[in-house]
Amino acid sequence: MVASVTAGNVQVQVLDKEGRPVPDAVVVVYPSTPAAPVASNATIGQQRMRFVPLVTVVAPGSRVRFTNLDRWDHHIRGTAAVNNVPGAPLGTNFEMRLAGATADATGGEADVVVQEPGAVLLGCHLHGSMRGHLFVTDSAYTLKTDADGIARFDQIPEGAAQLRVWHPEQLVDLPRRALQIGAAPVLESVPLSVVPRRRRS
Ligand SMILES: [Cu+2]
Repeated sequence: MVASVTAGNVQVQVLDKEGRPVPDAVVVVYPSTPAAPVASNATIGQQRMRFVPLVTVVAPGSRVRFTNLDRWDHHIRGTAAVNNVPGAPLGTNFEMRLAGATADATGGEADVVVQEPGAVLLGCHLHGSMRGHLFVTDSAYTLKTDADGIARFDQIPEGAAQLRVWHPEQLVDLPRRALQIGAAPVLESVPLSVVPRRRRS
């Protein structure tokens, strides 16, 4: 399976072990001149017993708002995943109980400021099936794959670069790949060593 060239100077398609596209993988490119990501705000809803979106990518220093859109309480927790950025401290742990929405009032909200790069696993003390992921990146060039498993980057500086692919079910970190960014588009296909479960929609 080959990604079509429609835009961008680097396109990465993430595939599962059986060759099918994998959405919601995180693709990180580290150019030879590193570029720190810019902190921003993000919102993660709790809706119909799911975290929406499933995977959220932010920079260190970002404020992440959790908003309960269900009519029942959630008790959210965030724990640093085992599959963390090498060298990053385990941590960024938090928990919060968010009241359910009522006919008269919106549900509970709470903010967390994430500081350390790495993957944070989101769960709920009340609903064991709820899983989400917060990926705190250390590169400005970080994207989630789309429904076709593709991440398209437009402006990666020329020169040597490293490619990292992260997926919550890829428990053994994939080795980073060396890329050479030049005038011609770079197309990379990265297979996971697992077949992720499909999320109900
Ligand atoms: Cu819950």
